[in-house]
Amino acid sequence: MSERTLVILKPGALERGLVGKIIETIEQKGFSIAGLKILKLTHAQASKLYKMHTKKPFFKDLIQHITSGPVIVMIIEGFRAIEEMRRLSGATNPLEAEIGSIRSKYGLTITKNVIHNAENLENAKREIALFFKPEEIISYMRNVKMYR
Ligand code: 3AN
Repeated sequence: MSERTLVILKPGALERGLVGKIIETIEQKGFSIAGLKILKLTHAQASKLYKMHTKKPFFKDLIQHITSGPVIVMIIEGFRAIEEMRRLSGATNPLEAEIGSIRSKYGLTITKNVIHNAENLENAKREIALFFKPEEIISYMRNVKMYR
């Protein structure tokens, strides 16, 4: 089943020059980029994105980091994109992320873990709508061997 998820390359990924490598990993997995933009998130945008974490002790650090520099927001599309992008990214804490995953390779700390992925279908829809208008989303088929 083809799905769309929202992925954000966090400020640390841009600061450390990791954008190309992370996008390469996602492309090589067979996913399509259906939307992409560079943004500097405001506190209001970041608070909306992470609204489920408002009451968490790490909320302040989370907002501080995600607004500390530019981010790349992307819509990633493909078979089971939501679950698979989370697997490809690895556990939240880079120390616990599966070896070979994006966070295990590039994450520095639980806050500076280089990538955000929507958690489920409901959040993917909500987060995509925060950053993209329907006319900014382009679906296309890539001729790659992937489950369909
Ligand atoms: P994930 O990004 O793996 O879905 P969430 O949704 O639980 O993880 O957390 C959102 C973000 O909040 C994480 N990417 C991470 O940067 C931060 N975060 C989560 N748990 C912690 C924690 N215990 N301490 C500090 N930051 C955290």
